[in-house]
Amino acid sequence: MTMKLYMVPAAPNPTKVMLYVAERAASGDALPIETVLVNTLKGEQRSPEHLARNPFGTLPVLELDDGSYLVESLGIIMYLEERFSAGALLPDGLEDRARARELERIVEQRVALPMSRYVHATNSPLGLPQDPKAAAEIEASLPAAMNYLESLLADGRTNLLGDNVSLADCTLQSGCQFARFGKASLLGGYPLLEAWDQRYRERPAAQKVLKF
Ligand SMILES: N[C@@H](CCC(=O)N[C@@H](CS)C(=O)NCC(=O)O)C(=O)O
Repeated sequence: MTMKLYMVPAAPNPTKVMLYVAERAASGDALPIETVLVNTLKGEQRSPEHLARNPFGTLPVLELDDGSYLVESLGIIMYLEERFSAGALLPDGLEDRARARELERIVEQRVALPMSRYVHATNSPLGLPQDPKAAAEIEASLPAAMNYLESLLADGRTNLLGDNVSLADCTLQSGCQFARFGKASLLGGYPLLEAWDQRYRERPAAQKVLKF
């Protein structure tokens, strides 16, 4: 059975899942998922049809084989990790898995989500009003996590967790793409993160998914 991933390109949370699926495909695990566009620029996420899938009116949504839905990006990824576990993206070993999940949460909560809020506060593709105060607060809060990620990369590793790609890379790139889409330069002053960004965008999985 083919599952359906309701998504919109460039939006961070759908992109995170699409990068994950594309990374799995690039490593030989073609997951049985087809994508279905829900155009947020046209407000389709608030249509009765989409609200019936997800009462919160957000994307991504994964429709499972039995017609039920998962409506949280990380919940979707963890479902796919556990259902198609051979070759999954999380490392083996309790502590290593815990660290991989922790790093993904740090990236999401302290970098990708603030980047997305920054774009909505400065140049929202959904047409939200500008909010210079929120933008300034986000700019002031970002360096703590950006410096932390920069310190991880200082040992010469290819990706955030090490040489293998991990969920944290998918999450960070989903935020970075949205920042590019919203013309926000938030990586300036972080040379190792800028280099990671360039490298990650050259990955075959990234090239299939990223639009900006
Ligand atoms: N916590 C949810 C957040 C989902 C979310 O906010 N998605 C955004 C796109 S990145 C969305 O659908 N925005 C449209 C809207 O809120 O109207 C997840 O991780 O899936």
